[in-house]
Amino acid sequence: MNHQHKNDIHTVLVSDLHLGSRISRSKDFYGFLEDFQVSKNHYGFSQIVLLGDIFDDLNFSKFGKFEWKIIGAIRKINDRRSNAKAIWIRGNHDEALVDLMSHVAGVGVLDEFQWRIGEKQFLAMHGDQFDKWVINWPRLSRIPDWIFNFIQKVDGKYHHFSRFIKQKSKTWLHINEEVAQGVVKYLKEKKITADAVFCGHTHIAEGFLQDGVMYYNTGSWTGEHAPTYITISHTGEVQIKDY
Ligand SMILES: [Mn+2]
Repeated sequence: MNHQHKNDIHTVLVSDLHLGSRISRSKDFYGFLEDFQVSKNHYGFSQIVLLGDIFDDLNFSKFGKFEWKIIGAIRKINDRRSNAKAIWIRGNHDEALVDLMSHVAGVGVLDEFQWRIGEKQFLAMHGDQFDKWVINWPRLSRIPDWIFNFIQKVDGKYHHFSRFIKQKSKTWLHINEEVAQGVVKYLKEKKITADAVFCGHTHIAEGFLQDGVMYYNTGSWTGEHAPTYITISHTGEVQIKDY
C-alpha cells in the first residue's frame, strides 16, 4: 500500500471478504486495517465503509484468530477516542450478523449510507437488491464453485443442468451493468442526488458512468483477482486500488 498518500484519504470502501469461508484472506485484511493505523486511536482515513459480505455466514466455529482480530480492529476504529469511524452495510451473506455486529464490533449495520465530501454526494449499498439472479434464486446463488464443477461431472450425457448454469453465468458477466442500472433507477425513484454510487456483491472491481452517475464496484478479496478496495480523497477523487 502507498503510505505517502495515507493522509489524503477521506473514505475507504471494501466489500466481499467472505471471512470465515475457505477462500477468505482474513490475515491480509487484518494487515490492511493495520496499515491505516497511524498511531493509537489515529487512522489515515476519516471513515471506512464495510460494503457487505464481510463475513460469509453466521458460523462462528469457522472463525479463526484473524476473524476475531478484525472484529476487534473494527471496534477500535469506532472507539469514541478514535479520529475515524467504521460503517457496516449489510450484504446478502452477512445480514444475519446485523444484530450481533452492532454489539460485538460496536458498529451499526445499515442498508445504505449517504455522505458528502465538500460539494460531492455519495451513496453506498451492497447491490444484491438489484441482482435478479439472487432475487430469483437466493439459495442457488450461494452454491460454491466446487459444487458447480461436481454437477458438471455427474450431469451425464444430457447436461441439462450444466447448460442451465452456463446460461445463468453469462448473465453474471453483465452483473455490474445490471446492478448499476438498478441502483441508478433506485436513486431516481427515491429522489436521491448522488455524484457517485458504490456497490459490492459482484466481485468485479470497476467504475463507469451510468445515466449521469458514476458507478463504482469495490470487487472482492476472495482470490478471483488481487484484493481490491476504493479510496476517496478529501477533494472527492475516487480511485480503485489493488492491495
Ligand atoms: Mn453479496
